[in-house]
Formats: sequence, structure tokens, C-alpha cells
Amino acid sequence: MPSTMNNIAKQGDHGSAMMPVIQGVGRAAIEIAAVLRGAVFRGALGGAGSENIQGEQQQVLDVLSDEIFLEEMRSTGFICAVGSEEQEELLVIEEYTDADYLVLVDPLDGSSNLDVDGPVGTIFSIVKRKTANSERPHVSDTLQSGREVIAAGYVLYGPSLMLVCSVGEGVHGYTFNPANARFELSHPDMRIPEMGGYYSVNESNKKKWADGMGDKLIAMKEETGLGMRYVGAMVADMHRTILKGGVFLYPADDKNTTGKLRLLYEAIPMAFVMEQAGGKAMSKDIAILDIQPEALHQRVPVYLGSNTNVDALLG
Ligand code: P6P
Repeated sequence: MPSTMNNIAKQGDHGSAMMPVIQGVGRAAIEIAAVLRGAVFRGALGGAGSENIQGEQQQVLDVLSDEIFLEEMRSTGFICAVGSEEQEELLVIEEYTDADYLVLVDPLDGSSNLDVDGPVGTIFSIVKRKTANSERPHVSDTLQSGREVIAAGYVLYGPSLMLVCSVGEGVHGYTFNPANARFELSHPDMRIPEMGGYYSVNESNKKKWADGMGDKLIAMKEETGLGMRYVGAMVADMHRTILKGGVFLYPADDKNTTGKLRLLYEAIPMAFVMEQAGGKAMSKDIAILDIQPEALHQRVPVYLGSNTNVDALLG
């Protein structure tokens, strides 16, 4: 069992490259956590006065986190380009256009929680380029199904700082130990219960949901009596779902007709982790990892969680 992130990154077919990249994610997480903790004193809470490609108000910390993450990926020397939820175009790393891998990242997921001191996260996945190393990295390098993902995971900025990731050989959780200033294995081989006690959704949208999901949720609630937990940051809701079991969902609705959550930056990495943890990751009637992405900022409906709960909901 890997005791530190160094060991997990050695596993898998791309171990020699994944170690520095996942260590880079760890360094970015530590830096972002420090920025979050001191944000109020730097006047860094609140809006940046700009919109991202998603048309969402960018938080100052969204922009800062994106810069920190990009710099740490650049410094690994293994990444040729980064696709970020906060950037309209693919960010090519000019010093390393011949490197083998790309990273897709939501640098600060759930950032609307920041000014109420709620949990937020970073979500990432790593893919191998399809273009030749002699070519310039292209957006087509990012449009790969989740079955091509080499490694994925998330950072949870909560009461503790956690990095949960998989290189395709199970899911392991690492907690930052302030005594040693490094991530240490705290949740070896994370497995989601076959059935859990919670559903997790923004139920205020229920009347707008597509595909009869409102009626399906009502039926599931009556049948199972599940409790409800919803943090409003996917990383926190996913982490609880993996540890306690249950189902997290964000259906399409009449406002977000193809869903709200981003396929490349949220759905695919979280689906990779969920399936590696023994759970199910669906987007209506197709497994999220089987979807062929068509655009960098594509959105999809998501249903993630314990096999029994997802089946009960989707029928
Ligand atoms: P709502 C955060 O903005 C996010 O992308 C996910 O982290 C979260 O699960 C969802 O959107 C929350 O959306 O509409 O409930 O605020």
C-alpha cells in the first residue's frame, strides 16, 4: 500500500511521469490552501470583476488558483498543455510543447462557498496527448473519453487538506500533515458502499428537471427514506458520497438543458474516481466515461454514487 503520494504515482503504466505530476498537484494544493486561509486579510474574497468562459462571475481566488496550478504543472516538465475551466482556450506550455501529457483542471470548484468559509476543491485529470510530440498541442488532445484518462482526482480544502487520486489502481486518500508539511496516506483503498444513506442534489431546481427526474427522485425518496446532504461544492459532496455511500446528482433542467457540470473538468475526473472506488458514474443512460467529448467546455447531467442508489434513481 503506498504510504506517500510518491509511491502511488509509481503505480500504473505511466508511473514515472505521474509521480512528478501528482506531486505538482500536491504542491499547488498546499499553495492554494495557504492563499485561501489568508484571503480575507488580502482582500482576496469576492468577485474579480470578470466572467469566465462559462459566463460565471470569477472569484479573485478562482484566478489566483488557476495561476498557481498552471505554474506547478509547468514546473513538472511533463505537461505540454492545460485545459482549465477558467480559461477559454487550451493553455499551451511553451517551454514543453513536446511533453507527453495534458492536464484538465477545475482549479477552484465551488468557489461561491468561499465568502461563507465553506469547503471548496480542485478537480484534475491527466491524459496522454494524441498529437505527435513534434506538433503543437491541440484542443483535440483534450477531447478524449474518460476511458483514456491515466490519472484523476481531487483536492478538498476542508477542515483538513486532502488529496484523493487514482492512477487506475484503486483510490487512495492523502491528508496534509502540518507536522511534516507533506501529504500522508490517511484513506487507503477508498471503496464506496454498495448502498448509502444520502442523496445529494440542489432540490430547489426539481420542478425544472428534464427526463422526469423530479418524479424519479420523489419515488426513490419514498422507497428508500434516504437523508439529504448538499454542500454546493462537487468535491465535498462527492467525497462524502464515496465515504458514506449514496448518490450525487445534477440533472439537466430547462435552464441548463445539457446539464450544469463540465464534462472535462468535473464529470470525467469524478467519474474516473467513482468507478475506481467501485461506484457508478452515469449521465442519463450512458456511462460518463464512455462519452466522446466534442468541446472543451461541454456540460453534461451527472449521477454518481453507490451502484444500488444510482440504479434505484435511474431505474
Ligand atoms: P448549484 C460549483 O459551482 C459547481 O460547479 C459544483 O461544484 C457544484 O456541485 C454545483 O456547481 C453547484 O451548483 O446550482 O447547486 O449552486
